Amino acid sequence: MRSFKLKRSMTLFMSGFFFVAFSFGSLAFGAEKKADPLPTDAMAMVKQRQLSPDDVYAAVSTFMPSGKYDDYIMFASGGHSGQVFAIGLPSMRVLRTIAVFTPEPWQGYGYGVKESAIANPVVGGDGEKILWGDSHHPALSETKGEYDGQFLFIGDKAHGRVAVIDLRDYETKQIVNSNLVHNDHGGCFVTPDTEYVIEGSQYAEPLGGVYAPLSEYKEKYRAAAVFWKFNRDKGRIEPENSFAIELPPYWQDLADAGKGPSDGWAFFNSFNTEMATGGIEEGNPPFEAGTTQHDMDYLHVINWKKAEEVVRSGKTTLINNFKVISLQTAIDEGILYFVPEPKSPHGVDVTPSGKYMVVAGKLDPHVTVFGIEKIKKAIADKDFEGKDPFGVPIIRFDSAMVAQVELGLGPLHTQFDNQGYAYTSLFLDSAIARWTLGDDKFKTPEKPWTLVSKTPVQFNVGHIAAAEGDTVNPAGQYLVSLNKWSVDRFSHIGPLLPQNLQLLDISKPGDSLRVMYDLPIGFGEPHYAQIIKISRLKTWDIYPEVGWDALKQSKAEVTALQGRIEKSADKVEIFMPAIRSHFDPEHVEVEEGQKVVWHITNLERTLDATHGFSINGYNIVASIEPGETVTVEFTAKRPGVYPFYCVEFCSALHLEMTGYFLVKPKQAPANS
Ligand code: CUK
Ligand code: CUA
Repeated sequence: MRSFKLKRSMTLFMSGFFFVAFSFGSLAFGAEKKADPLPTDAMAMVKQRQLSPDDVYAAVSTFMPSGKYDDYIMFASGGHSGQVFAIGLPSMRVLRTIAVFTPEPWQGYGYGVKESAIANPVVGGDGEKILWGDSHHPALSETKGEYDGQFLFIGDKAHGRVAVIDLRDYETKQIVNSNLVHNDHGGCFVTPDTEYVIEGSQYAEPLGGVYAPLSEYKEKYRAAAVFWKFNRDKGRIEPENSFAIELPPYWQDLADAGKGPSDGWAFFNSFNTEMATGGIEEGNPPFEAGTTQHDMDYLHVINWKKAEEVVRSGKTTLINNFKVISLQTAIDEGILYFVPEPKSPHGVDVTPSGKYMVVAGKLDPHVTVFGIEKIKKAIADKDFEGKDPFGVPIIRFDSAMVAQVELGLGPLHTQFDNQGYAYTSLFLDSAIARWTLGDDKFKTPEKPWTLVSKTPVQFNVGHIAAAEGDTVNPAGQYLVSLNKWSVDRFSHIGPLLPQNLQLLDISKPGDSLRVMYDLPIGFGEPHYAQIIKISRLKTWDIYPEVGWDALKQSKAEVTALQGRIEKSADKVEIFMPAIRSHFDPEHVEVEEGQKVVWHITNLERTLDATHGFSINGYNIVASIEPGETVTVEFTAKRPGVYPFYCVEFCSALHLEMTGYFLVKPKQAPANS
């Protein structure tokens, strides 16, 4: 049903022709040439719009004719919009938002239904719902180190939470909170078979949401590496089988899970090993100065397989009901080691072979590459340069380091392709560095561990994402640069400018990377993204059977095939099917103060035949996809007459898909 092959070969065919045309005629598009493949009007357009050969190449490589599908889907985090965006590649068309941490009315997420996922209070809070998140790092589930297309995880930096999205219907099923910390950053990263979803905290705080003054920072403040156990069959994280490791009060940054020879290990960057506590107003150095004093911070090297054994043997303590391996136990049991890493690093990325960890130091022009075999040997030989103030053994830098490659200013994050190249974003240079991995799996034309090229991007790139670039078998071909600033790239639409996601063609070896497409994102700040071949996804077109509960991922207990209303002393329960173009029943009358439980089932079995449901004045809006049953529960506390209607324009008689919800006042008003 999807003609990827056809589309791909068409694209190659066309771009091949353009190359021929341009190389012969240089810029003389109008010149007569037998092989000229461009229709006259297209040539005229190229001229009129003053498109360069590169522009034309980019256009024909990314243009997606109507009805043709993309080869890849990119899942980009939405930053403090709290969502995830699904974007097709190479067309760079935004296909949908996935509501995760923030209510989203189009999907009926958080306005009466499908909200059990977000109803997740913050640690130490009073149970108040949190209505947004800061989604940073999406992680696709993996089988043997390759994306399997089943699940997507995403961390909430602002509240230390992790969400599980099922990729059969692109809906958020679960949000978990370890109740240890208020923020995270080293998440989500999955182990090669998705045994665990890794989440590392960022800013140190007393674990468990309790109070301690900043003067007790060293004694009471801590960090945590959380290992969430994932149950693939259930499609849920199991908090009861998950655990955390207590860490010193440094600020842990990004993390990655080992694979191949480094499987069983996890790596967390850190900064602020100075343990600065800020306080500009008290005459202390500001954080930006206090946290950048040391020449070296520590790469945290964690043996999670060993930690798993320690958890099994019961050597954990409970904090807010969550299993925690204490810092001392982690040291005693050989779970935690440090490796010095240069100056306030940001990203740590494990290479596809799993042999190397690439650390990018934001204040160091190099990337530093560590080797897992060297680290393992250093641990076995007790080749330590000492201990940190908390007693964590520090492996000698030279014993762990394999290479340092000077790339430029502000290196942040690294990705990999299928040719033996690594790519590192340079925030300050606004460029993507391509460099060679000295991995014997590949043979690059250039020397190992050398800078090959720098390609400018517009501007201030944070993360980059290569196609399947986090797996054991990266796909190559495309890389997306997630730029923080767009400055002059788009028409100005107010002082708040969009992010700029740029698509780069990385398929050719050597120094040529091409910027192919600029995608403005005017509804969030993507941090990281992962790109998966669309052929790996097994997305549902409609729900498997009528009466499907999307959140429970099974047939709903209550399926409204026939409209009816059941009234009891304490509640009114409505069973309501929806099908083009009516709801049944159309009149629902209750008494003020009664509890209302309303089940709506979309009986359609047709692709895209979504109905909506809204009760105006009761803050309720639902999206009910074909086959789905949703349930809304509320108290009819406001008397009056409330039309309800279908919010999706579903048919010619969509405006007639409506009804009246009548709430009778407790005491009828006296007649005058
Ligand atoms: S962070 Cu945003 S650019 Cu949260 Cu991965 Cu580096
Ligand atoms: Cu159903 Cu509009």
